[in-house]
Amino acid sequence: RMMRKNIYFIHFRIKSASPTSFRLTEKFILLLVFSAFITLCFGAIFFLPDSSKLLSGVFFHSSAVETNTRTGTDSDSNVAVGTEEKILTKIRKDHEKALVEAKDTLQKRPDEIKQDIQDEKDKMMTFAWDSYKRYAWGSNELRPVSKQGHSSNLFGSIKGATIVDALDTLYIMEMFEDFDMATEWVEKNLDFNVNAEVSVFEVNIRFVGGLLSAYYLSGKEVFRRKAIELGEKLLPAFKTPTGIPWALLNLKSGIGRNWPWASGGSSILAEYGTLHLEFMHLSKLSGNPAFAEKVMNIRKVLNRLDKPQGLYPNYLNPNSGQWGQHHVSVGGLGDSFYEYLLKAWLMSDKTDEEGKKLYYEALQAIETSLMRKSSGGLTYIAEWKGGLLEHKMGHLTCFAGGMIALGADGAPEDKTGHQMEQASEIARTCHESYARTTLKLGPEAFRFDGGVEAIATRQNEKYFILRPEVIETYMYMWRFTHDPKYREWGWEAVQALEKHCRVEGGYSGVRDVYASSPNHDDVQQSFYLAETLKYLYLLFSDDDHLPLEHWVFNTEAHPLPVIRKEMTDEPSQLE
Ligand code: DMJ
Repeated sequence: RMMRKNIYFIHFRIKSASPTSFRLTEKFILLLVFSAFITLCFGAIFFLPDSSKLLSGVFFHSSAVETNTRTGTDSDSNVAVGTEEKILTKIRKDHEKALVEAKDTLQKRPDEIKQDIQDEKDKMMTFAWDSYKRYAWGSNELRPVSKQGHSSNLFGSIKGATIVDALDTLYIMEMFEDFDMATEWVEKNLDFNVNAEVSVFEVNIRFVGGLLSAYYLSGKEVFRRKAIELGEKLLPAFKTPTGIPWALLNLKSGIGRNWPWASGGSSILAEYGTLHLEFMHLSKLSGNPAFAEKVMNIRKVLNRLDKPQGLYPNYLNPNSGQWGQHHVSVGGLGDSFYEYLLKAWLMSDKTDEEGKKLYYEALQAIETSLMRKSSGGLTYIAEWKGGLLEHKMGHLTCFAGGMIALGADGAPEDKTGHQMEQASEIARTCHESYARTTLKLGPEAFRFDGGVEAIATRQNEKYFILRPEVIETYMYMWRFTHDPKYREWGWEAVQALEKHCRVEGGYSGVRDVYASSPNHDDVQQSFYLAETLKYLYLLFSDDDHLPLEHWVFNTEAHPLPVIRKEMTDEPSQLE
C-alpha cells in the first residue's frame, strides 16, 4: 500500500509541475538514464560469467591464458599485464567474496525456506484438514480422489481416526478453531463401545497416543477420560498364557486373536513392543497400575528368551512364549519395538535403566548383523531371515536414522560420535532412495542387490503412501546437527508432495514413484496429518518448540511429556 501511495505521489508531482520545471525534470531523467546505462555496461563487463576473458578481450586484445604465457619483454604489454593482473586479482577477490556470500546465503536459506514452509505448512495442513472436513468428516480417513470417506478395518468400527490423529498437529500449528471443532467431535461422537475387532497396536498408537497428547497439550479433561476409557478396553488383549497381547481384539467381547498370516499364531514384535509409552502414561493419569504392569511383563517375557545373535525375531507365540520364524527387521514388524526401548528410558527421566541397556545392546546387534555398506558407499539396514541377509531396506526402516541420533548422546563406550555418523549415513541413504526416483518420493522398500542401490526393483515395493519416516529422520538430524541440508531435503519432499500427491480433494499416495506421472491410490492416511506434516513443521521450527528434553514422540508422532520423578498430574504447558 505504501508503494502504491508513493507511485500516486510521484504521479501527482509530475502532473502538477510547471512547463519549465517539467523540461528540467526531463533533462534530469535523461542524465539519470544515461548514467544508469554506463553503470550497467561496467557491471556487465565485471560480473558477467567468464568476465575475465571478456575483460582481456575488450581491454587488452588478448586472453588471460595468453597473458600467463607471456615473457614480459615488451614494455607496453608489461604495463598491460600489470594492469590486467590487478584487475584479475580484483576479480579473483570478488569471486572469493561471492563464494563466501553464496555460502552465507546457503546458511541463510533455511530461514527463507522456513518462512516458505511455515506458509506452505499452513497451506498443506489446512488443505489436508479442510479436505477431510469437507468430504470425509467423521470417517477414519479421506479418499481425496473420489472425495469420500475411507474406513480401514484396522480400527474396527471406531470412527474419526484422522480427527484424533490430527488433534495435536492442529494444536501445535495453532489452528485452534479447528482444534476446538475436533474436540467437540471427540466429546460428542468418539465411541469405543463397538462390537468390532480392532488392531491393538494401531488403536493404541493413533487413538490412545493422540488423546494423551491432546490432553497434555491442551489440558482438556475429555481427552484424559477418553484415553483411559480406551486403554481399559484394550486390557483384555493381555489375557494370554504369557501376557504377550493379541494383535486383534473385539472391543465388546474382549476376545483376542492373532493375524492369521503371522508365523504359527504369533504376536508381532513391533505391535506388542509398541505399547509401553502410552501405557506408562495411562497408569500415571488413571492411578491404575495395571497398564504399567502389563507392559513391564512384556519385558520380563523377552528377557527370559535367548536372542539369536542378540537379535529379536519378529514373531513370538503368546501361548508358548517361544519365538516363531527367525525373521528380524528394523522396518515393518520390528521397527518401533527398538524405538520404544530407547524412548522408555528417555520418557522415564532416564530412570528406566533396563530400557536403556536393552536398547543399546539391541543396537549393537543390529550394527553387527544387519547394518551394511553398499559398494557405492551407502549405509543401509538389511533384513535377516533365518540367518540369511536380505539386502532390502524399507521406508519404515528410515525412522532408524532419527532414533539412532536421538540415542547417540547416551551411547556407552564413547560411541556418541560413531552413532551420529551412522544416523547421518542412514539419513543420506534414505534421501538417496527419494532422489533416485522420478517423482522424488521414496519407494516402500529399496534394494542393494542385483546391481542396484537404494532403488525398488519389485513392482509391489514401488509405492509411496505419504509415510513420515524419512522426514522424521531429517527432523531429528536437524535438531542435533543444524546442518542445512536436512531442511533442504525436507523442502525437496514438500515440493514433491505438492507436485505429485496433492489432488483436488486432498493428498494421496502414489502407486509407482518411478512412473513419469503419478497414479494415485486415493487414500489420505491419518498419519500424514499426525506425523508427516508435523515433522515437516518441526523441521522448520525453532528447537525450543517441543524441545526433545521435555517431550518424547510416540511412534505416531504424538508428543508425550517426560515423566519427571516429581511430576504432578497437571498437564504440561506447550513450550
Ligand atoms: C505409522 O502409523 C507409525 O509411524 C508406525 O510406527 C509405522 N507406520 C506408520 C507410518 O508409516
